[in-house]
Amino acid sequence: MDVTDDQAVTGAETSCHPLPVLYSFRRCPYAMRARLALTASRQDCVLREVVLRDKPAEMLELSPKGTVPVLHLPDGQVLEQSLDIMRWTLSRHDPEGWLRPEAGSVAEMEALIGECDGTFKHHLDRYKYSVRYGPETDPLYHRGEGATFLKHLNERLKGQAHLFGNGPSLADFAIFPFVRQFANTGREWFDAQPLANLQTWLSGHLSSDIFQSVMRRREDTDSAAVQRLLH
Ligand SMILES: N[C@@H](CCC(=O)N[C@@H](CS)C(=O)NCC(=O)O)C(=O)O
Repeated sequence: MDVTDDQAVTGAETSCHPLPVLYSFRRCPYAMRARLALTASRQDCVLREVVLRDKPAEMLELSPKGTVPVLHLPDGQVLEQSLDIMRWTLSRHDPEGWLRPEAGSVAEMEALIGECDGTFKHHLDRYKYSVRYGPETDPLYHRGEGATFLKHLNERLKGQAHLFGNGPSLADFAIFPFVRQFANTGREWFDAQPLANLQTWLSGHLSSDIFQSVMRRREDTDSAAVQRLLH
C-alpha cells in the first residue's frame, strides 16, 4: 500500500475507473479491520482520514450515524459497517483465503466476531474509558469480564497458530485490533497473564507487514486530507 499526494488522488478519482472512498480513523479498531481487508484483497481506494470531533460533511451526508469506517463505492452504494466492508472486498478478491478458513466455517467466524463486537467490546469500553461511564463503573471488574473472552481465544489457539487453523482468516483480522486495544490499556497486566498462545498470536499480528502497512502514519491528518491506499 502506497500513499500518493492529493493531486494524484484527484486524478485517480476523476479517471474512468473511479476508486471507492474509505472514511477512516487510523486508531479505530473497526477502521483497522476494514483497511486490513481492503489491503489483503488489493483493493485500491481513496483514503480520507477523519478527525472524529470534526467529521466531514460529505461523510455525514452519506452515513448520518457518524461512525467510521464508511466505504463509498463508485456506484453510489455506501457500506457503513466494518464487517460489511470486509465481506464486500473479500468476496471480490480473496487471495489469502480469509473467507476459506482451514478449520471451521464463515458462519463460525462471524459468531466469534459477534462475541468480540458484543460482550467483549462492552467490557473493553468500560475498562478503557471507565470515567465516561460514571463513577460506579469499575474498570477492574470490566477487565476481569473481558478476560473471559481472552481466555476463550487463548484456548482456541492451542495447537493452531490462528483462530480457525494455522493460516490467518477473517476472524483473526477482525478481532486482533480489539485485543490490541485491550492489551494496550494495561500492558503490564496483559503481559503477566497466563495467555501465552494469545500473546504470541497478538504480537505476530502487530509485527506483520500488513498491519504495519495499514498503520503507517500519513503526513497530513487534517480532516480534509485525501490520500490513496494503493497496493
Ligand atoms: N458498528 C460499527 C462501529 C464503528 C465505530 O463505532 N467506530 C467508532 C470509532 S472506533 C466511531 O466512529 N465512533 C464515532 C465517534 O467517536 O464520534 C462498525 O463496525 O463499523
